[in-house]
Amino acid sequence: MNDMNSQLLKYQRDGRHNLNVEKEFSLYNCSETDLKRIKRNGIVQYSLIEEKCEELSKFRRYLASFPKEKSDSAIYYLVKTERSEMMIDGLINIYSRFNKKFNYPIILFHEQKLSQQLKDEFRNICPKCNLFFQLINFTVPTQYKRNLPLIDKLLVKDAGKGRICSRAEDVNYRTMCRFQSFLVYEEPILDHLEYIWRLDDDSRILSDINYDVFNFMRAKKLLYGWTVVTQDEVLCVKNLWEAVNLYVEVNLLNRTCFFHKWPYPLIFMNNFEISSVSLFKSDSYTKFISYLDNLGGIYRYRWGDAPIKTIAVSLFVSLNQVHYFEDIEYNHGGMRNPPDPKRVQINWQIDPKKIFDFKFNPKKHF
Ligand SMILES: Nc1nc2c(ncn2[C@@H]2O[C@H](COP(=O)(O)OP(=O)(O)OP(=O)(O)O)[C@@H](O)[C@H]2O)c(=O)[nH]1
Ligand SMILES: [Mg+2]
Repeated sequence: MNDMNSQLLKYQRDGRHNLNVEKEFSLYNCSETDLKRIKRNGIVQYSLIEEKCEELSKFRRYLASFPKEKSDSAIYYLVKTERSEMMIDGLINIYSRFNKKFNYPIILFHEQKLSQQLKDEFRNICPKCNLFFQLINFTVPTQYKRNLPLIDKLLVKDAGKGRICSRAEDVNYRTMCRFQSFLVYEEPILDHLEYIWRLDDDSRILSDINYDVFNFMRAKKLLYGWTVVTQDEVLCVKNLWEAVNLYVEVNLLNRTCFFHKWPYPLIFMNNFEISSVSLFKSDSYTKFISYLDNLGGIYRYRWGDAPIKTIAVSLFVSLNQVHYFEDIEYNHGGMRNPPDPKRVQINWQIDPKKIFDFKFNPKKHF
C-alpha cells in the first residue's frame, strides 16, 4: 500500500477531521518519510512544507527523465539572500561553462527570507538553469543558542593577541559550516543521488568544461573530486585534529586511508567539491560527524566544514578514489586552479602536486 493510502487510513482510524486529511493529502508530493524528515528538520508550517514537497517532486520527475546512461546527480548551492546578485552571476557562470551542455538540476538551498520575487528573478534570469529551491532550517540549535554569548567571549579570548580566526564573529557562518558538514545530507532531495557538486555563490569556473564530470566520476569509480588545496587557519581548528586523533585511536581505525599521511593543516577547498552522496551518508561518516558535532566545536571554535570533510575523506576514501580536477579552471576568492605560482606564496594555496611534501611551520603561519 502506498504512503498516501496508509496515511489516509491512519487518519480515518484516529477519527481526525477530514479537512486535516485533505490538507495533508495534498502534501503527498512527498512520501511519508520525506514529510517526517522535513518536519524533524524544523520546517513545520504547512505552506512551506507544501512548497518544499512540490519542488522535491518536480526534481524527482526531472531526474526520472534522464536516460539510463546519465548519472543521477545534481549541482547545489546554499543561497545567502543578501548576496543574491553574486548568486545570479554564479548561476550564469555554471550554466554557460558547463550546464547548458549537460542539463543537470541545480538545487538552491535557502532560508525562509529568500522571497518569491527573488526566486522568480533567478528563474527569469537563468530560464534554462533547471533550478529547484529547497527551504532549510537555518536556526542555531537550542543548546548552542543558550551558550552563544559565552561562546563568543571564549572565541575572542582563545584567539588572543588581537588575532582571531576569520569569520569567527559571524554566528551564521558557523551555522553554514554545520549545514555543509552534514545537515545537507539529511535533505530528502539528496536521497538516491549518485554525485553532488557543491559550488558557492562566489565560485567561478573560468573556462568551458566539455565533458560530463559526473559520468567521469562514475566511470572511474571516484568518490571525491577537488580543485584547490590550501593551508587552513590554525586558529579556526582549535582541538579539531586532536579530537579526530582520539576518535581514530578509540575506534581502532588502523586501516585509515591516508589520514596519517595527510599534512596538517591542509584542506581541500570544498567550495568546489564533487562527491559521492553515499560516502557522506555512510555509517562511517555519520558516526564520525555525530561525534564531532556532539563535541560542539563547530559553534564553540568555528570548526569549518572544509577541514572536517577533508579529514573524513582522508579517513574513509582511498587515495585512488580521490581526484584532482587539474583541467578545470576555477577561482574562489583569489585561490585558483591551476595555482598561480606567484600567488601560491601569498594566499596559502598549495601546489597540488606537492601536497605530501608540505611541512607545517607555525612561525610562517597566519
Ligand atoms: N543561507 C545562508 N547562506 C550562507 C550564509 N553564510 C554563507 N552562506 C552561503 O554559504 C556559501 C559559503 O559562504 P562564504 O561566506 O562564501 O564562505 P567562505 O567561502 O568560507 O568565505 P569567504 O572566504 O569569505 O568567501 C556561500 O554560497 C554563501 O552564500 C548565511 O548566513 N545564510
Ligand atoms: Mg566564499
